[in-house]
Amino acid sequence: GPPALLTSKPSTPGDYDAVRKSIAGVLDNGDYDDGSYGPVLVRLAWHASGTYAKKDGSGGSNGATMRFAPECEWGANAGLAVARKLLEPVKAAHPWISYADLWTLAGVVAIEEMGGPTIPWRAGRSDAPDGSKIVPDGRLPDAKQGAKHLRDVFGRMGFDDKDIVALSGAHTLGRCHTDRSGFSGPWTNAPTTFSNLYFQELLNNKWVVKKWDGPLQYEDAKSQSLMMLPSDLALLSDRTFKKYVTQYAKDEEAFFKDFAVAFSKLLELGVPFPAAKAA
Ligand code: DDH
Repeated sequence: GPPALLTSKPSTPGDYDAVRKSIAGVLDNGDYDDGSYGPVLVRLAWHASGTYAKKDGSGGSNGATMRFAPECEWGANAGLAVARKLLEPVKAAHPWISYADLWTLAGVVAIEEMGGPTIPWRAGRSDAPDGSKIVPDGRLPDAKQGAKHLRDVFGRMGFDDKDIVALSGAHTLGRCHTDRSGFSGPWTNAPTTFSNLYFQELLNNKWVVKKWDGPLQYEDAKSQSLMMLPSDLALLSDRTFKKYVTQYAKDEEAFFKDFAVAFSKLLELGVPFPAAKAA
C-alpha cells in the first residue's frame, strides 16, 4: 500500500518537512525505469521553471501552468504527466501547498535523496487559475542544436556559461525515452545517483554517431550503452564550456556547489517572493 504519510490526515499548513517526507516516500519503484522516479521529477521542476524570460518576467515556475493545455501538450513536456500524476497523492496529503511549490520542492528532494547537494528552496509560488499566462512554445532547449542555441535559451533566463554547464550536469540522472523525446538511453551507468559522472563520461569516451532510425544522437564507441545528445556534445566542442566540463569532471565538490546555486536560482526565476526587509 501507499506510505503511511500519504494516507494520514492532512498535514499542518506550512509543514514542508512533512511534504518532503511524502515526496521521498514516492520516489522508489522497482517497476519504473531504473527504479526511481527521481530523474523525471527533476525534469518536471526544470521544465516548469525553464520557460522564464528575464526581459519581461514571463514564464517560470510560478503559476504551475503546465497543468493546462497547451503547455502540458508541448513536445518538450512529453512524459512529464508521469511526474505530475505521481505527485497527486502528495498534494492530497498536503492540500495547502501550491502545485508550483510542490513541483519545485519535488525536484529538490529528489536530488537530495539521490545523493546530490542540498538545494536552497523556499515557498512562495502560487497556482494560476487557468492557462492564460502560458508562454509561447519553444522556450525550452532543443537537443538537436549547439552552443549558440544553449547561450540563447539560458541567456534568456539570465544564466551564464558556467551555469549552463553546471545545470547540464543534471543529465547524470535518468534517461531518454523513445516514446517521449524520440532519443534513447542513459548518459551514465548510475542514472539514479546524483554525481559528476556525466562530465567524466562526456570527457573520457569516444562519442560516435549511433546507427539507428531515430534522431541523431551519439553513443560511446566502447560499450555502446551510454548516450549523448547533440546539445550535450556542444559542451565539448565549445572551448569555454569545455573548461567547465573539465573542472567538474575533476572536482565533484565544485560541481555540487555550482549546481546547487544555479538550480535554486532556476526554480526561483520569476517568483514574486516578498522583498527582503531593509535592516
Ligand atoms: Fe534534460 N533532457 N535537457 N536537462 N533532462 C532529457 C532528460 C532529462 C535537454 C534535453 C533532454 C537539462 C538540459 C537539457 C533532465 C534534466 C535537465 C531528455 C530525454 C532530453 C531530450 C527526455 C525523455 O525522453 O524522457 C536539453 C536539450 C538540454 C539543454 O540543452 C541544456 C537541464 C538544465 C536539466 C536540469 O534538471 C537542471 C533530466 C533529470 C532528465 C531525465 C528524465 C528522465 O525521465 O529520466
